[in-house]
Amino acid sequence: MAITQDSTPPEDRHLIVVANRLPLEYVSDGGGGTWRRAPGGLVSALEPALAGRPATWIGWSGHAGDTTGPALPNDLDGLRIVGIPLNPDQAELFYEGFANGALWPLYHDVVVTPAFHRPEFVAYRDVNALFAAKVAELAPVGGTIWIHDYQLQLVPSMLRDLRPDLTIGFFLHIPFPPVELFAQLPWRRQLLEGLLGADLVGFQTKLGAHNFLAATRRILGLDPGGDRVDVPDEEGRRSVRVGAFPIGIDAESFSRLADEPAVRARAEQIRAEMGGFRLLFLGVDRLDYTKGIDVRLRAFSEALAEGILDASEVTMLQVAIPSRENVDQYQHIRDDIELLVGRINGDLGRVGDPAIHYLHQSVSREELVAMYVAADVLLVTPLKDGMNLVAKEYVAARTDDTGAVVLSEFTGAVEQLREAFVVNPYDIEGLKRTLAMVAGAAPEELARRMQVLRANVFEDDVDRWVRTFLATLEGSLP
Ligand code: ADQ
Repeated sequence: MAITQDSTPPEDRHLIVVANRLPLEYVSDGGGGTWRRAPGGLVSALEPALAGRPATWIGWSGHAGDTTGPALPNDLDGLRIVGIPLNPDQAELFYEGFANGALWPLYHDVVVTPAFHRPEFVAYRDVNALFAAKVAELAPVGGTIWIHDYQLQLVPSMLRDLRPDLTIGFFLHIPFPPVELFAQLPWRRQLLEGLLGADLVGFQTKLGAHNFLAATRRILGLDPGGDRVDVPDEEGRRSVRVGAFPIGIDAESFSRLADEPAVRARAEQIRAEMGGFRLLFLGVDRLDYTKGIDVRLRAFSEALAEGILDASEVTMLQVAIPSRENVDQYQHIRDDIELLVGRINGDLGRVGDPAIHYLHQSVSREELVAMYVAADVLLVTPLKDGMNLVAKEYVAARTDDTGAVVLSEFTGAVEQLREAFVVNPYDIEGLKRTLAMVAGAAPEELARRMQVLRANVFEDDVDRWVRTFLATLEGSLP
């Protein structure tokens, strides 16, 4: 692709999105293999907002090594697709190792112990360099680049070194930890300097932005002020903007889907198949130790055993999508959860009537929304979560203002969802009291809360997130 000067207005300018994963995934079916649209995640968040402007998406397919069958498509509904191939060693060391064994637990307040291994950091640096080189090769002069998430924190500075003409934004989808925890990282300077290669560094919450600025002061000796930090460079110094940009969802599309007759009918069917209880509690998560799935199962089962909740009135559905199954800690969490579900059902279930219905599978968007419509109470109890989109999706699906959300105070989402029933997930007794309070709440009280929640989810939607981030990034252009 030729590099040309781009003089079009920002909103029509070509945008390059850089993320660890592509919006396509390779499915090996034993025969030829196929590529299909990847469900969920960043893809569904960004897609509607990107539809209106020319864009390229650079990322990894999630499949290490060679694929058989058709080559990676280079277009997805008008979005240009560029793959970064990784070999199995890179996938293991960079992705499973450094990104998910070191950074993920460290950034989620060390809820499990991070493992720091030097060869994994080397692989992380090398893979980040591959991404930076590909962007540098493809970006038009003066182009806008939006880099996503913890897997690519070195890319902003590597890219700036290669292409100082670019406008570079970075957004972190997960929390940025307090400096006392971040300081444990042997490569803390490299990561901070990596991020400071961007013109704008965005976080889910003000706390994330604050923690990052505090780290630049303590670890790099910089002097941040307000929403900026000045960084020395060859020309003197450069100002990096830092801020909170809470991600939203495509609320309209969840709401529309929830009102479709087929989805309504499926919701009725789910309730009936689960025994027609008065109250259905629901949990939906990636199977991850940060999500506090065990916490809610314990609170729910204790509340049943102690008669705080009436076993003849309530039941629970927990859906957990398989996740990062090659990482040790994720095999342990799966075993722990499944042991717990088995124990609870062994103690409290009856034939044909388990206390907890548990699915370890990915479900379609329609089925997920039918579950949201069917459930009276959504339980979102992460020990730490950058945002949590499930909570927002549930709210968008409650088109008749019924339902309730029990929400951990350690999610980013709590900032927009203050009218939820907010809990400390470490406090099981408090959680049990909240479950009882929700079960006994008057419908008018629930409707009042849900109306406020819905207004917030519709206002702070994904379109606004994309527009605000890009306007802040591109607004600083000459
Ligand atoms: P995640 O940790 O993956 O995202 P979350 O924000 O809840 O967490 O997003 C999960 C997505 O997967 C949701 O869109 C949900 O609908 C979907 N999903 C969940 N269970 C599913 C199932 N069984 N089948 C199909 N789909 C399912 C990271 C951060 C979050 C941050 C997001 C976006 O950890 O804190 O909110 O990125 O920035």
